[in-house]
Amino acid sequence: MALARMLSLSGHEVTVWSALPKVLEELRKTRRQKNLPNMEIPEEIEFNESIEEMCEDKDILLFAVPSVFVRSTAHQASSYVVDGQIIVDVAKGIEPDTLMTMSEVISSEIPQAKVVALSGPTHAEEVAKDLPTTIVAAYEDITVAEQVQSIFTNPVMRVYTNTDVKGVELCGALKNIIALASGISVGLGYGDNTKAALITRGLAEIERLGVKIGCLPETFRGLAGMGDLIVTATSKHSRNNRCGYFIGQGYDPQEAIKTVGMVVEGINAIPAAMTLAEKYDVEMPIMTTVDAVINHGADPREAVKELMGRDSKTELSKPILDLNYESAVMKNATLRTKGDQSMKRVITYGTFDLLHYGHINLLRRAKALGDYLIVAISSDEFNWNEKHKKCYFTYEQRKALVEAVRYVDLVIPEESWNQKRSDMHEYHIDTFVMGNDWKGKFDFLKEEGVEVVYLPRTPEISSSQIKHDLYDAASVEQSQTSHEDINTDPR
Ligand code: C2G
Repeated sequence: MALARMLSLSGHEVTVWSALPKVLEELRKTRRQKNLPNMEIPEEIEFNESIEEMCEDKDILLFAVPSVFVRSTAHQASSYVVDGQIIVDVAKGIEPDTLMTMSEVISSEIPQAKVVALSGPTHAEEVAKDLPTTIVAAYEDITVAEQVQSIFTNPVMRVYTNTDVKGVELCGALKNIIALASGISVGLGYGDNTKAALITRGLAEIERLGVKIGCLPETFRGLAGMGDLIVTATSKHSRNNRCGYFIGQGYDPQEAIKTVGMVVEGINAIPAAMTLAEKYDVEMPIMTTVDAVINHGADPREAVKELMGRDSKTELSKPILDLNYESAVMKNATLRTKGDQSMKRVITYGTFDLLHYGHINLLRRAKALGDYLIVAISSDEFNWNEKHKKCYFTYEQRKALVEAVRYVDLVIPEESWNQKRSDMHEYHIDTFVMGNDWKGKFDFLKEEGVEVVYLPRTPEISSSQIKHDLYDAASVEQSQTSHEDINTDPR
């Protein structure tokens, strides 16, 4: 209702549906939501019992139901949702038996929709008061996330985009468990030091699991991760925090939930968190302790003592040797460069479709010419409009592949033939490198003060060669199987 009010006040037409007709009746009559008594529901907001009508002609469908009702709600709506409909999910949680995040649950019921996760430090009580708030819209196609970004952006809401839906949703679900732990520590009479410890090490647990699942590390340092964890683990508005507090005070978990009187998503998320920790073999001591207290009757005070008594650990995620080696290389790089520059920067440009060893040979030799290699990858539009190349992989996919190459330090988009001159200055480039099929074509870049190097191409291999060979192989295979059919078919 807080988001409905915000969207309505920023000029959108908003209709609210609920599975409980009497709730709609009360909202219509009182124009108040019982958990947000001081928030007035704008007159322009309509209410509708028909989920079919709700799904007709909408720019977005916003799912804001408790995580345990997301599947049934999505199932009810599925047959009315049009192809390509953007659905925005703000429910946070993981389905215990399927381990699906909420957007995955909705997508499994409504495969024709594009489900965007919207998550971040956004307490409804503060959104209702128009207090400045930020949030992340996540979808693998950044342009769809940008559409949601524009709909939710207004003077009191700043929306950031992310493509790492899994990471954003994992944060949203698991941070509630850390908030329970934080509440328990306050209930036990512990102070801010303990709270800070639980937030910091709790986020480390979530990031460890997320990276194992393939999420982006920066997601956990972002608004859906760090941001939401801070606000949930420290705020009086947080139901998970309040529920934890009562448990720390000695309440039985079920009593504590009743006392809070609202959905405590952290408790719903514990079983899935434990299953994920086991499945991905990730140590999650804080969440395991919360599980012991909530679901296995462990005494909170004893549990904290156990946490504090664990064997000593390092904060570093990489083995010390790797880190020492990397810092030595960086230091060495500083020593090796000319003038005041911190390191020698090399750049190269290309499509890099169907990444093959010819590309890798080029990237390896380019990196050897300096300390930091930037690769400008041709965008889909640039490839199509300027290079008349139809790529097999999209820009995002080609970017992910090239970023995985250990010689590459940064990937940027190449959107026009003319960006090279300015790139040389923007990225403080020392050396520009291309395969020698481009020999002479970029000598003008010397005027920008950079070294221009053309490296011999790797003969015999190219993306077009790969496509050609595959096509030939497929057609040979095709003719063989049809030939075999004639021989083996009894008729
Ligand atoms: N390359 C190579 N050996 C191959 C194939 C490619 O050395 N067998 C090099 C190319 O010379 C180029 C880089 O790998 O330097 C990327 O190749 P493409 O993806 O084909 O790049 P191209 O289409 O040439 O685009 O503004 C410059 C353009 O974006 C370059």
